[in-house]
Amino acid sequence: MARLSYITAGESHGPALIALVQGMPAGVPVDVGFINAELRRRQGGYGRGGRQRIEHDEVEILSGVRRGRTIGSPVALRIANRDSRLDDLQKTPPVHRPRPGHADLAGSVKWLTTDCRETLERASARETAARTAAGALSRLLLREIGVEAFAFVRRIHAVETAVLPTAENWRDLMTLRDASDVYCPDHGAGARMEEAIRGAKVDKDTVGGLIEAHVFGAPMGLGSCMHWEDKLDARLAFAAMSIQAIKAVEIGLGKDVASRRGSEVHDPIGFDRAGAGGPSLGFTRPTNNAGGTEGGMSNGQPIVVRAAMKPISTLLRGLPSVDLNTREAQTSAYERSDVCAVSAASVVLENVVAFEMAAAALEKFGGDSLLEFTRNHAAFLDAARELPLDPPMGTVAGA
Ligand code: EPS
Repeated sequence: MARLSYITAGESHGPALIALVQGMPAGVPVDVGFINAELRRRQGGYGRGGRQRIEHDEVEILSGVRRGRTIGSPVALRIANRDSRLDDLQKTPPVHRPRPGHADLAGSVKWLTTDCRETLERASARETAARTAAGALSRLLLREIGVEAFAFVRRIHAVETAVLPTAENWRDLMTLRDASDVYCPDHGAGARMEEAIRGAKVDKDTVGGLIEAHVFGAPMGLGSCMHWEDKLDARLAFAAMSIQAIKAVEIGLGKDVASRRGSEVHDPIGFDRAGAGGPSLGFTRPTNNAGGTEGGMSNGQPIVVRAAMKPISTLLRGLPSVDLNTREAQTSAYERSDVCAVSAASVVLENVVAFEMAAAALEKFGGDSLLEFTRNHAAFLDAARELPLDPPMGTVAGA
């Protein structure tokens, strides 16, 4: 069976964005309302530009689903662009003054053109609508084994929240996040984040920030230490880093591990029979500095992925650049854009992280159908729980 994967297609001002997802097992109930809610969330967030007032992103499912359930064939997802004008030379004129920080310069040279438009149309973060749709679809599978993803804005420019999501409080935090214009579950910090965005707008500048995704309910053993490409943390980092404008990704404590001693980093292991029914199988970790992965595998603790987003590279006041036709100094071009898209990026992160978790779960539990997948998941947990509780611990069940 094909590994769960997707490709996207579509330009920012082309007719539509497409995600083609392969490897979904048959029988997964497809909640289109959930996918559309994620798409609408991605369109929001304080600091977004005028485009989001034009678009009303909604998914159209073209294949792979019958009577509300997947049938095992590739699922084609289409999101129409209302602002479709790619072939209109007046409405999408050539761009000759590359924006520092955007794909404009490297892409124009790469594809041997002085018109940055051809690169920027595809490099645009509009493509993340397709990625969000694919991720939201994968969450409908994860839901079936009790795995849920939650992301929020940790920081915008200099304003950071200290909020700490846990398996117990994340649903309450989600309610707070959804009531916040910047998708931050901390009201006070959220208000100051909005101020930072307003200040940047006044200065015709832009701001970035930190986004953080947590995945709850993932069983132990997703991913593998056997082969570098199968390492779960590496795959999560790849997915996060590939989101437009992301410049750094951390798992758990992230870069802070470098300045601490081992005794201050590694999460002690304990055991409490009361938790044996859950994803941790009863193993307790008073801290989660590892961010839910050890040895490239999920360890039963919440998965924590943090990403740093640079400020949007389209500044109303422009930046020093050159005209690609004349090579003379010029101010970079202005295209309608956002002052801050960190909130939107948190929705993208939530969904791309979930997609990697779904792919890893399918590799572990396999199955062409949802029934096999959920049964294999339950059977694995049963087998893990049956490992002898008395020494010798670590003996394979039944051996
Ligand atoms: C985006 C749509 C784009 C931009 C933004 C993200 O729409 P338009 O270019 O028509 O205004 O607002 O893209 C960028 C920030 C970028 O650098 O390309 C969206 O739907 O997310």
